Amino acid sequence: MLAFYNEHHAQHRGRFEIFRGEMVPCFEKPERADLVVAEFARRGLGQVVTPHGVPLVSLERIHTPRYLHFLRTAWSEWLALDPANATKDAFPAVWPVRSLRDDVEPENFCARMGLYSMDSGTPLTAGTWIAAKTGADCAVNAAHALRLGEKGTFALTRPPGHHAGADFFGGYCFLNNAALAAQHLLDDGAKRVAILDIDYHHGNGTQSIFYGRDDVLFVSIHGDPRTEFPFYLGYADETGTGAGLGYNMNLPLAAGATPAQWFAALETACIRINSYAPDALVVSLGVDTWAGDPISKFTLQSADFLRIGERLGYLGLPTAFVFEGGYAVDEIGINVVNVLEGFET
Ligand code: SP5
Ligand code: ZN
Repeated sequence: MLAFYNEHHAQHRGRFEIFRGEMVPCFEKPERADLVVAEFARRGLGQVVTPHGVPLVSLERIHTPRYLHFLRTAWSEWLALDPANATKDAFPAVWPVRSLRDDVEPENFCARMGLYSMDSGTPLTAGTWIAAKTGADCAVNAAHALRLGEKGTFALTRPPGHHAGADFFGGYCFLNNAALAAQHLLDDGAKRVAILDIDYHHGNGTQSIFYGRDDVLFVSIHGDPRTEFPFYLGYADETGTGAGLGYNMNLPLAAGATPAQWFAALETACIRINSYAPDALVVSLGVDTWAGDPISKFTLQSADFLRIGERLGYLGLPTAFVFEGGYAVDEIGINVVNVLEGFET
């Protein structure tokens, strides 16, 4: 398996995130990717390759030009507010909720931070743009390699992507790597692409990007949004709209769900993906479903990740794995690489 990795990910290094009125150390940290790349190499699963940079027009297939412009310039605008901001991360503090206008882009930087974000848990730092951009490069390269005949590829990216929408960041995500990979496959000749999202959290960004389309099937297994982040999307009755009706499948499971319940949902997901008969599969691979994850509440064991990979391999589809969440840093390499190894066997 080919893994695409770019060391610039480490330039995105949030100091803190805001959680229940406190500044707590970021769960989404550079060590996550470092440990996965080390374990991938240790097990000799394949080559680790630096991706080619993709042009901004590739990103504009998924994200709006003004959102991309905002992300590229955000750090310099943050510094322009006050040079002392260089030692602080930027957070949104005001949002255009119902009755406030979200159809005009404010000039004020703080107002734009709110317009283009969904939560206060996602610090924007000096290296965020370069890390997110080179992460998106990994995802598009991983998709492209499938078109060149690879059977399975891995985009070893961070920050993650599946909470990011066409024009907003949040949930530790800035650019939607899985959506960019799927769109690249379509632009390069695929007729239908399925995205399977197995991160603990619902991939609200990915769902919203493809909600009205039938050329991308989105299937997600995640913690029930009645109690779990991102709360405002991910219910089972969200099945798509217009041409996309029937091409969105949410399989929420209660916090505390057992491995047996989780694998039953995986079976449902695989049956739907099979019936869609896609040309390729993109997997949003979060391992925050592991029993020891510090912010999530499923109970998968490390050996279960091998079984996940085996089941996905049995679909027989060219598959690009895109790294998403997983915060139990000590086990993260083992769990991620178990999925990839299971897929290869
Ligand atoms: C990609 C991804 O997995 N994003 C997840 C974003 C979750 N953000 C909300 C985090 C809530 C933190 N809860 C801390 C509990 C500490 N005991
Ligand atoms: Zn997650």
